[in-house]
Amino acid sequence: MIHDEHAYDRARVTQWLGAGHSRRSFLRHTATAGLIAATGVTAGGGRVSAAAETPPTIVKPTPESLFYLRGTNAEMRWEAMRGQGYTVPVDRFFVRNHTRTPLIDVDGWRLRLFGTGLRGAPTAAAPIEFTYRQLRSLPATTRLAVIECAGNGRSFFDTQQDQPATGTAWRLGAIGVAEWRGVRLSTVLRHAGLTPQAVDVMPEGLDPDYVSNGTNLGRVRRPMPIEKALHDVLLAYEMNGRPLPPDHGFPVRVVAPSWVGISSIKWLGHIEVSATPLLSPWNTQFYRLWGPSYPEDGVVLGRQTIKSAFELAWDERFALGSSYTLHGRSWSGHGPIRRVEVSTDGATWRPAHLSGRPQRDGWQRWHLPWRPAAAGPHTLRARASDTTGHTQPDTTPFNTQGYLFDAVVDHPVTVS
Ligand SMILES: Nc1nc2c(c(=O)[nH]1)N[C@H]1C(S)=C(S)[C@@H](COP(=O)(O)O)O[C@H]1N2
Ligand SMILES: [Mo]
Repeated sequence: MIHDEHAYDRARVTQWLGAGHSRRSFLRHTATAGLIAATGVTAGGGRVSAAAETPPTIVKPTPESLFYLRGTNAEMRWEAMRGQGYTVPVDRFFVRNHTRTPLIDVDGWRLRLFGTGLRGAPTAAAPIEFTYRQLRSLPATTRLAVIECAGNGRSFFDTQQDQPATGTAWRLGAIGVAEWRGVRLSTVLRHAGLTPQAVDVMPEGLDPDYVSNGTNLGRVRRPMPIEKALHDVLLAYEMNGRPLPPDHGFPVRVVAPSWVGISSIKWLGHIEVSATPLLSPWNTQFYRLWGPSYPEDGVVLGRQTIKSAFELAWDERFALGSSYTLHGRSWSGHGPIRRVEVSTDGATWRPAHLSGRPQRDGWQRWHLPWRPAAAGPHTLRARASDTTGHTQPDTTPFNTQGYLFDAVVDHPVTVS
């Protein structure tokens, strides 16, 4: 069990520095690694030419009734959850793609494991391989888990705190809960010959290389500590009882419960298992907290934070004097939700009714009645507390990439 991801990262940086690198070189490592990866990847093929016609980056339909389209990504509209069950149906589950959804032929697909943390230290050129059929024949497990982008809620740094951050300007819809079925990562690692020396596990996707500001950073990949990998991580091949859809990682994706979405690598192709700490731009440059309230080398992201959302459209309309039931959901990467309070008048808070039992790996549904008594614009607010002592604050300390916004969100509605 990981109790302190920050301490883990400290240890990782210390190990890296102990290997003869300066702190400055750690901070610069990303760019260098990216260039090396880029050279390797493009050496044979030269420049990647633009496709004659640009295929859509997302395969499934993304109607405006269900999604906000944001570049290569699609954000779920929260009003699309009204009247839905506990999980998010695939037709409205958000999609976060660094580039595009690849279409993978499952017959030719292999999961390839290599690295110094496996017995005999197999290399990337001669890895341990699993076919899809072999993975499916290993003991399976089914579980709920949240997938949430670390940048979910990012736009509110700008609109509520006047501190714009870089990255996709999500509201609150970069989250979904699904039932995932697959094989435990620990099972696969043991079959592949995991050694006690392994410290890091780095899954890598088969989608195209990610190019950022003209630098090819290679394939989407991010290391996680072995403790997390062995604790509760799944290699999933089903989502809500059906084979994974292409946009969500077919044929196999990582599901890392309660951790930032980037840990749940889609279109899994390779896993490096290492006896020394691993680095990628996704743990040295992206998905760290940088800013005035954080240390110089930033804080690596692990667990998600606490949030709440109403199952309402942005700027939803209500009729004066009519009776409504407001529905919403709250969730936290730290533990189950214990209490939710709602404010409809900008001053007082009322407890919401929680439905069902607290869920560790999902969200908490809630509702409460509202009878709007005055015409005009209103702000609805929901504030959740979890069982580990986290309550949504009024503001979130700024970080330059706008991760982990946890403050109470002002949801505008109009009564007429
Ligand atoms: N290979 C690969 N895996 C990936 C990504 C990606 O672009 N490529 N995006 C990550 C991010 S940032 C998030 S938030 C989740 C989103 O999962 P979803 O698209 O199934 O909702 O996938 C993660 N896994
Ligand atoms: Mo993300």
